[in-house]
Amino acid sequence: MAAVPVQAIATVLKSPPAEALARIRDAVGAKGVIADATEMAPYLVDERHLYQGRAALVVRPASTAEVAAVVAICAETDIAIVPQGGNTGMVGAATPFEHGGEIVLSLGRMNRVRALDPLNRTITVEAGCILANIQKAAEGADCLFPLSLGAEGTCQIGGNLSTNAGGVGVLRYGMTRDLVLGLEVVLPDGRVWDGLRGLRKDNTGYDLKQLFVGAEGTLGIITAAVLKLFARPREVETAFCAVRDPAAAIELLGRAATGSGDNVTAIELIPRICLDLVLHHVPGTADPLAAPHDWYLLVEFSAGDTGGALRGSLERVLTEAMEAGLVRDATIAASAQQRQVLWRLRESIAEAQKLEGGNIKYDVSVPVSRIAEFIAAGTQAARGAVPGVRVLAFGHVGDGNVHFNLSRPEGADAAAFLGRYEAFNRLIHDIVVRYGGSISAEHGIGRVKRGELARYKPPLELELMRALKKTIDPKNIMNPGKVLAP
Ligand code: FAD
Ligand code: 2HG
Ligand code: ZN
Repeated sequence: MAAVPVQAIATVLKSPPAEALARIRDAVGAKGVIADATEMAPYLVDERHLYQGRAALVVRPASTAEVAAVVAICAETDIAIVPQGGNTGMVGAATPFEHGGEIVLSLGRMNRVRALDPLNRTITVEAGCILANIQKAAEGADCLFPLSLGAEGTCQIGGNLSTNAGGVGVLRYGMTRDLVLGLEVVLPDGRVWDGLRGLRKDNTGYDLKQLFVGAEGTLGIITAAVLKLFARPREVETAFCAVRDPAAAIELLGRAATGSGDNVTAIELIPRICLDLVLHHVPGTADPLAAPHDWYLLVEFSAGDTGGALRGSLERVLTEAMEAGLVRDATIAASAQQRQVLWRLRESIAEAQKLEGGNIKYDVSVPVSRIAEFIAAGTQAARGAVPGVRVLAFGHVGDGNVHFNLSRPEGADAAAFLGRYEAFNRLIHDIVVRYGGSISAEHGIGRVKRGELARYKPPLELELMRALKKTIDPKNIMNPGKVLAP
């Protein structure tokens, strides 16, 4: 892929020995390997189609013991491993490099719920469980597993943990790292670390599980996890509001928190251009308000049984915000089905932008108080660089997270626009840093941002990261070349 700067690949470049590959086949059996080029194809390209990789084999183990056996063989024979979950990641972290010397280790066959303990409020799942299936299993026990994101029907919990995924529930429940109590991990030498503890309190030294959360498969392979469950909300109220501008959205967040008794579960900013792209590309969608507006906010309150008071507090917050000139129009979902219709508009933005083609994504965060200024500065800079560029600044603003995405000017050549990737990196990331922000809020670093990480991360932090990597994976076989540039 030409648009993203390609750095030298200091990894195992040689083709793995046939004898080692044969041992891997024996370890997982015929059902556990894919070697046919057509069947391998979906495992070799990333969600955004930025990278087309190659691999010696796609391996699909069915148990922790099989994962451990494969990793032990790879450690012995210097074969690099690219762990892969649902392959929905946005930064190219689950895609092998072009040289073809790596194996892809896909966790999809490890998809059992091992245990659910309603009294301890925990669920123990294998890494290949699809996120939506975990949500359903929790619901079956009248509980909530609150991690929720647009890819939840495809992404796997091992991928969610390895990217420390965010999504739409972070404001109330935190990131994935806040939802995990224990992990089982196959280490880069093939040993299994059984850290599957369901304890909310465990102060016995370093919190090892957190090292593997957000590591993007560079430190080991997560094979199972103990996750926290929560009380299932009895009342959920959702409004789609037209707001004056991003500053009004942030002011509304503060009013909503106070007015709901801290029961705001989601606050999602949507500019008109995102809604337009969704209405254009996604069948069965419609504008929920009578007239078009420049900015929208999807607001959700949820709570236990309040006897209907939650609805009253949402209406009161919106009425007062209208009187203050922050909100221009709003609709509140009258049923679960209407709620889904509103959420579909929000969750389809990524798909709509993909269908529009030629996009550059900045998943960034700044302090919530600086969101509006950041969007204004970023927009001005982007438009100054490429007149006509379409700025899609949307997302989880309650967490300070903006998906500051750019789409090529209408009718412009996609490849030429992507050729500006690096120039845009400098422009947008410098602004992010100026506002005290982060160049990756929730999608991670992978391959797309490893050069940017090297540029913006303080040297001492990079040194500590490299030291950790060297200690845990001294042979550099776990997803080499991702996160940390060679
Ligand atoms: P993959 O893409 O397969 O892998 C991601 C990384 O994890 C890679 O580095 C891979 O090597 C590693 N990995 C996977 N499984 C394991 C394992 N078992 N052990 C060790 N390493 C492993 N992300 C958000 O944070 N918030 C959002 O709101 C959000 N919305 C999205 C909406 C859409 C439509 C799409 C397509 C993506 C979205 N994403 C979002 C990005 C993506 O879905 C998440 O990053 C998700 O957590 C990735 O899970 P996955 O199973 O697809 O992982
Ligand atoms: C979302 O919040 C995802 O919809 C994807 O994180 C964002 O497409 C994107 O950049
Ligand atoms: Zn997001």
